[in-house]
Amino acid sequence: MTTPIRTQVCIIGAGPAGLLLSHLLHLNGIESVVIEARSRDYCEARVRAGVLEQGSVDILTESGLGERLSREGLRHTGFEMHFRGQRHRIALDELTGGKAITVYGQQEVVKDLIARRIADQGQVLFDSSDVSVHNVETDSPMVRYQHGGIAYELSCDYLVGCDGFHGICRRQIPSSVLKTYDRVYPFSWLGILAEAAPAQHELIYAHHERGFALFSMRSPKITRLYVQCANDDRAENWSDDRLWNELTIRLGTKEGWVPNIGPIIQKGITPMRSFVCAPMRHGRLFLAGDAAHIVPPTGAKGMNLAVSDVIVLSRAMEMFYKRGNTRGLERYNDIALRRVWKGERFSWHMTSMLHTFPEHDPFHEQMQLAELDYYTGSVAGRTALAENYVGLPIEEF
Ligand code: RFL
Ligand code: PHB
Repeated sequence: MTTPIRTQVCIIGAGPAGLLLSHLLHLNGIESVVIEARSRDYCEARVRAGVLEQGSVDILTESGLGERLSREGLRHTGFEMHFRGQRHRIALDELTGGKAITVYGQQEVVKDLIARRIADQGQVLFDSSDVSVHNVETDSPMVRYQHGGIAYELSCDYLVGCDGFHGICRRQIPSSVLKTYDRVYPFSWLGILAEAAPAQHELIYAHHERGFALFSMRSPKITRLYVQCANDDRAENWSDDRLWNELTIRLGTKEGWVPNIGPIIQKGITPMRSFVCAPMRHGRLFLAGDAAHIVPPTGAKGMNLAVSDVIVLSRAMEMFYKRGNTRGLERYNDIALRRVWKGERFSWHMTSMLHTFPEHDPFHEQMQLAELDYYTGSVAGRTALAENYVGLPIEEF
């Protein structure tokens, strides 16, 4: 037996995209249900992105989620690029009229969103199973799922796929309509969390002949570090000694700066991929976040693109539910995709400029160094990096 229920907007996936959308809709008096396959603990423990653009911080703050973020988030007014053993600073605030980024782990954003949705009596159905999506090409889309041993049939006005790259929603778009753009890079990142005070306040993106390395942090006591590794590499191949040695060589400067060393509390490999699907809307189904696009993490754009998709979609839904105006919903695909492609371009560019590629010859290597020289050595170059890094504006309808 199935229990039929109804809501205005059904959201699949309780990652940053689905949770933030549900929260913003609630603030506009629009009801939603979030269906999530995993447990609350699992969603809150996933260690992923760490950098929030200025616009992401602004929307979280304006929507009442800024309390812990303003206390614990680390505001950065610049970042560094290291190459040839020298440091080059990109002064984000000076180059963008006062904007900055904030280091605050994705799982902290997710914890804050879940706590707030629950405090607002929002429906976030963790541990749902057998989730399937139906009738998206009609006026009455519907989701079937099991929750707490009961089978439900949830009908809604609109369905939003916030179910990540491996979700089920993108597959609802017929192959005759769906176009995908894909690039898999010939390297991955091995990321670690270390119990060591960050040896400096700002992030470092390092280009080195032995491969890329990134210095970041999570708190005044925890350093987050990444090294470029092979796609078929495994975390077990990297002893702590090997990791610290490689990080010290790749990140270190001629004047003697090196990261602080400490016990490693987490290790994991992240593959690198660029992926976009179009359209991001089909009938009454909308896609947002990783369900529609993936970026390599070099530009720190993954979570931020999920946030900007959701800002556009929540504004479109507000226009529809408050004024009966469907223009925003009709423009969602164009507006979201244009910004997504700019985020894809920046992430691809940072990835191409900073990593070593197996197929590269000495000519390519000199091109990379010349690019790094140009982007760090001229105000125009630094401004281009800075305005993309803090986040490009979101277009109005
Ligand atoms: P999420 O966070 O993947 O959330 C999707 C949610 O949907 C659920 N789900 C389903 N629920 C019900 N039924 C189904 N059939 C379902 N299928 C899936 C999942 O359980 C999950 O809870 O997508 P969202 O919200 O779009 O957020 C996007 C961000 O998570 C993502 O862009 C970033 O984390 C990407 N990313 C990184 N970005 C950075 O900027 N810097 C990083 O260092 C960084 N590291 C990472 C990352 C992504 C990773 N993934 C996806 C493997 C490291 C990893 C490992
Ligand atoms: C992180 O802190 O995890 C991080 C920072 C910047 C990136 C990617 C990841 O570009």
